[in-house]
Order: sequence, then structure tokens, then C-alpha cells
Amino acid sequence: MKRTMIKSLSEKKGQEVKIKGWVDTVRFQGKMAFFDFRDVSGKVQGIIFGKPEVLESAKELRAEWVVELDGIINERPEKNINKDILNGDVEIEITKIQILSGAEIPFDLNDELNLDISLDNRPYTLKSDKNKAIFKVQAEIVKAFRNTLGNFDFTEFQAPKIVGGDAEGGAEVYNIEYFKNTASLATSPQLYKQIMVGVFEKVYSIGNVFRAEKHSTSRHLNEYSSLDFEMGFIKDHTDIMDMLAEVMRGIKKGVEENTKDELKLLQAEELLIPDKIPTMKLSEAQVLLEEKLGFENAVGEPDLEPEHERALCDYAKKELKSDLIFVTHYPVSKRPFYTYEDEDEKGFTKSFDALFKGVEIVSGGQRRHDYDNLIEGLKMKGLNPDDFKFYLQAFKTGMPPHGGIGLGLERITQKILGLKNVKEASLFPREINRIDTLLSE
Ligand code: AMO
Repeated sequence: MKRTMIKSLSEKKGQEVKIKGWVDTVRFQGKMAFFDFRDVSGKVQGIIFGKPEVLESAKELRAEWVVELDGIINERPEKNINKDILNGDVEIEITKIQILSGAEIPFDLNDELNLDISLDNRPYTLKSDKNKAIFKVQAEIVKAFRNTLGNFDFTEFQAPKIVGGDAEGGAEVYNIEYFKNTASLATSPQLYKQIMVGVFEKVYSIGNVFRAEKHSTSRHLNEYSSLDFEMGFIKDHTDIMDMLAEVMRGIKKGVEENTKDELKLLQAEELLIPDKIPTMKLSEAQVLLEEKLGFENAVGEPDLEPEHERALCDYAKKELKSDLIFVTHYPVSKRPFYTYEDEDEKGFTKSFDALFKGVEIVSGGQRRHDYDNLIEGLKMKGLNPDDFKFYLQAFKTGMPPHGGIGLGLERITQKILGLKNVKEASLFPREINRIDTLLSE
């Protein structure tokens, strides 16, 4: 008999079927046994009744055992029908059980666990309904990022993860032994996405990047997934913000349409992404912080503090009905060498951060596309143009005005779902004291 997927069992009333999957729950009651089984497509209730030899073969079954079952699909008794759930009108009466593999589970998946215990047992705890919902939503965010950019003629490319130096000229890097040389792990696909603008005009890349940051906070990981896009022929950074707004709308639509049940299970709030995203210069945000939001000593600082970002987001949500705001014009001193300086506001850049539900999820902006201007940017940061010769070729061989963004996948997942810690939004988080399990001191 061929396997039937659990989601289509309702259509098989009265028929004999074979299903394969996991035991979700099990309860023995005298000469009867009740189960929930699940496969990739859903869950169904199973029952053993009046068949002593089948009951005997089921005796050992516990949650997470992997089985192949034959059975008959029966309509549930009227009083037990639940129209709101998949297979709520049927159950499988089991006639044969084949155990494919056993399981020894350390604790119940529904137990409230602290994060460290949950991470120590990740291969098992990822199976919880909550974790499955988080990573289903995350997969949907990635899909929506791809689909939206695909619809705007962007080409996906694979960026290298082994690089010759620190791409950003500032962020902390991991050095690795590379035969007789030292290489490093990429902190961003930045230089390669700019090179690829010269090739395809509009590109995006999705991949892991590495940051050797020693601090441990609720928003930092040492390896995270960076969703990047970069596009040519822009007028300035506002074209990039418009494209990012499209991407954010695509993500909202994708997750709301395709992961409705998961959002409900995680009690995620509806996202507010208005047609016009609130946008302010850093200097304006700082005045707002001091004049309306009760902060001191914000004006004149080169950057926002985390508590400033939270306050600005609370304000935007309440007053402007938006979960997203753009803050532009960070000073040249705070941005990487490739960032475009505003001709009309010397010392400030045509760059921006996107703040979302209290935290920065995106950095982006216009880049220096003129060769001489880029060399100036490098020198200003104390970097040696000779170290960037390979990348600089792109600027000698036809580079349009361009810009782009980097969006942290785990941060946006965390914020869409209202999770306390970004680690909850990383399948296998790397942090200063953990690679899968805790590291010794
Ligand atoms: P930046 O360094 O600001 O910019 O990073 C972009 C986005 O990546 C996420 N992010 C992180 N997420 C988790 N843990 C971390 N340690 C971490 N660091 C950064 C954040 C952040 O907004 N090349 C530029 C982007 C560009 O201009 O295109 C860059 O990497 O969500």
C-alpha cells in the first residue's frame, strides 16, 4: 500500500490507508489506546480498539517514536467532531504498527524551559510547536524577501564566506588559517554585492555572516543570516528606502497569508507598515528625543543609544501608526568607508537605519560609486587602497550610482514574533560561550 499524507485523510473515509510519521501523544486506557500522529502535512487522532495483538505491539510506543501504520479511516462519533481542526471529523483505527525507530525523550516538549536548557537540547526542543512556528515564519520571511526582489528583476547570487580582509573595515572579524596565509570569515557580503551591481545592476544575496563581537546581548549573535540587496541607477538613498519598504510589505503579506496559524500560536501582533514610512534625520530624531520623549544629551551625539531606538519606535507606533521608521544622515565618522557623503550636508551621509519594534534591523544607503571619491573614503578611514585593489576594479570598469541594505534575519524574526531574545530566532545560535553546547571557560 502506498503512503497517504495525513492532511488528506478526511477524504479517505471508510478506506484502508498507510501513514508514516511520529507519535505526538499517547494514552493507554484499559483495552484501548489513543494517539496523535503527525507528519509534515498535519496531525490525526489514532485509536486501537478491540484488537489485542495490535495493542500488544503498541505497548512500547511513546512520544516521538517513528512509525508506519496501517488503519481504517472512520468518521468520529458526532459528539467528538471538531470542525475547526484538520482531520477533526476522522480518526484512524489502527490495524498494524511497524516501528521504524524508537526515541528516548529527556522531558516533555510543552514544559516551560529556560533558554540555555532549550539550546542545550536543540535537536529535540526544535520540535516543539512554538519553535516549529518560529522557524516556519522565518522560512516565510526568506521566501518573501526572494519573491519580492525577484518580482523587481533582482538576480540572486552567492557571496563568498572566506574573504581576504575585513570587508567593512571596522567590524570585528574571525581570522582563520588559510594554508600558509590568514584569511577571515565574511562580516557581510558588502564588497561582493557592490561588484555584482556592475554585472547585473540589481542583486540580492542571502547567507550567513560572522561577527566576532564579544558582548552578549538580546540582539547580538556571532553568526547570523544577512539578507542583502544592492541596486544600480538610484537617485539617492530614498530609492533604497522605497525598495526596502516594498520588501517589508512583501514580508508582511507573505507571513500573514502563509503562516496564519503560526502567528496565532505565537500571539504575534499585526504589523503596521503604512504607505508612507516615517522618516527623519538623525539630528531630527535627537531633537524629538529631547523635546518630546524625555531624554537628555541626545542632540549632537554621533549615534542613537538602544533606549533611544526603543523610544522612537514606541513613538512611531503610537503617533504615526507604524512599526517601522527610517533614520537617515548618520555622520561620516560612524559609517563605513563606502558610504556616500551628502554634498548638501557635508559630514553627514546618505545612509539610514531602519528601526523596527524597538531595534535596528537594517543598515543601508547610497554608496560612493566614483573611483576617486571611494579612494578618498578609504583613506579617510585610515585604510590602504592597495588592500582593496580587487574590489576597486569594479569602479574602474563601469559602476552606476548605487546603494543597498543588509537586513538581519534573526532580528526581524524576533521582532515580528515579539521574542525576548534574538537567540530564540536562530536555529543554532553561536555566542561567545556556545557552539551548540556550552564551551569550557
Ligand atoms: P550592519 O553591520 O549594520 O550593516 O548590519 C546590518 C544588519 O545586520 C544585523 N546584524 C546583526 N544581527 C544579529 N547579530 C549581530 N551581531 C548583528 N550585527 C548586525 C542587524 C543590522 O541592522 N554592509 C552593511 C549593510 C549595508 O549597508 O548594506 C552592514 O552589514 O539587523
